[in-house]
Amino acid sequence: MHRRGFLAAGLATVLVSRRAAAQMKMDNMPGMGGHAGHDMGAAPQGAAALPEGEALPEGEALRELRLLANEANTPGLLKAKLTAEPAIARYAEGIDTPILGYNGMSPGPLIEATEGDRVEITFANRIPDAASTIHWHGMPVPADQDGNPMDPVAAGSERSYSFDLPEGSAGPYWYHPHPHGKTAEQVYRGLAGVFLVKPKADPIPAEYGDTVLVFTDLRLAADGTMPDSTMVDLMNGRVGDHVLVNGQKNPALTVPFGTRRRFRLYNATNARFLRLSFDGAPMTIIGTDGGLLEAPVAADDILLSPAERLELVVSFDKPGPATLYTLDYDRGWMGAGRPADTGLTLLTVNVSETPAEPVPPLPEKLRSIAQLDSPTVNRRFVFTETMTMGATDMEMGFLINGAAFDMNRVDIVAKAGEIELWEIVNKADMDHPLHVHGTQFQVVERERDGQVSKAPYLAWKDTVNVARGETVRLLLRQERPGPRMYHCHILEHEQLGMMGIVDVQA
Ligand SMILES: [Cu+2]
Repeated sequence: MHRRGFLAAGLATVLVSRRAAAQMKMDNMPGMGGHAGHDMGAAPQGAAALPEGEALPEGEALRELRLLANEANTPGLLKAKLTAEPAIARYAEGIDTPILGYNGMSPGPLIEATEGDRVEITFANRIPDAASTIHWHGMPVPADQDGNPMDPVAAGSERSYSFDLPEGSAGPYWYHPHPHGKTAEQVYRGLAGVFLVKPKADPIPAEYGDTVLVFTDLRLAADGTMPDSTMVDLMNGRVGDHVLVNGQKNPALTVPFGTRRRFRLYNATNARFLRLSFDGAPMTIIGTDGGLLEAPVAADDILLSPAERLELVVSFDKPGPATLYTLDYDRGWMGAGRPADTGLTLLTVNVSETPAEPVPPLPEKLRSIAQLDSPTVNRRFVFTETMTMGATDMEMGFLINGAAFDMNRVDIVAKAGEIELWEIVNKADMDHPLHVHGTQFQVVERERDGQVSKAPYLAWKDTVNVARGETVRLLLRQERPGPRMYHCHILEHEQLGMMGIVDVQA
């Protein structure tokens, strides 16, 4: 069948290949609700929902993430334990949802360290029958501490992750599992947490506070369990029915008018693109994945693709509600069931009549970023999606330079310390956010239909959305030797092959 014909036909009519079917056989998780069957059909988004009359509560006070306790008494050392384990969450009154949590929580505990610190975290995998890892997303850690798929931690076992946080590495990082073939499921079932590295001296006024907002995506069946993924989920990436902020639906925050608040926004969803704006409160971007910008940049709206982060300062200058809501963004969708994701209210800030104490202005200069320049290596990566209909089945592939991920194949050999220009060409029908492990990079420009646009500001990033039909050019330097992953951060696409390995040599 021709590709377009396949798309027009919709998913309900296609047969599933043995390979795709194998990918869908996510293990039943003992104690996790015991889903017996696997829905191979095209269940539309929202088909699985809470019973009538049941809804997730909205408007509760925004919860702060619980801090991971530091067991060390030595300054400059963070020593702690993280356990991935089955837990029960209560998203709606009277309904228990089996989840996976870090230390029983989803999102996991907030990890806070300061640049220059040493980190030693013991990880215990108590997920029944599944390997896991902890990947320290965006953080400058050695390859053998990065929680790559090559270093699985078997069910029931432990390992220690240890690394030093270099000076200048302050930024809004996060942590999540990265086991081969299991990342998508472990993340949508609840495993993700925030790792903030703070600078020794912060140019952002302390009066602005520091509020972390982690977005996750929840789908609940009528019995309160999280349904397994369908074909639609695997192809598009799993999008849930509820976007949660710190585990809550549309929570509320009350502030005096005149408040300036620092927010750190995290897209920890598997596959949801969040184009956001604050209704009634101007936003200023102050930082990206790898920390602060050189100078603040005003923004009307922002796009946060899966795994991206942004730091904002928001000014609440008039009394009344100010809402953080989603705008339309078409990231490309295959088949039926594109979720209605425009106009969702994610957070409500109630600005009171009481004026705030005057606060210092945002500095004009936040820090210096050394611009990467003069690459000695040029590389090109082409993203494609393949759908091949055979006589009896269909093969799906999410490919980089025509190849699906192979753990035993090194795709690129690089040299530590060398600056490389990466050109990422998206010839597919969906956007694919590229994440590179081990370093931060600088986006140079984007090209579409021969039109080139320069990056709006110099910034450190570890994840960049490559829109369909677009080419993104970025500069990157790996400084630590060892194998590193690069992949699409729609986690289902990573699982279905859109990942490669760069071996960085000393
Ligand atoms: Cu993708």
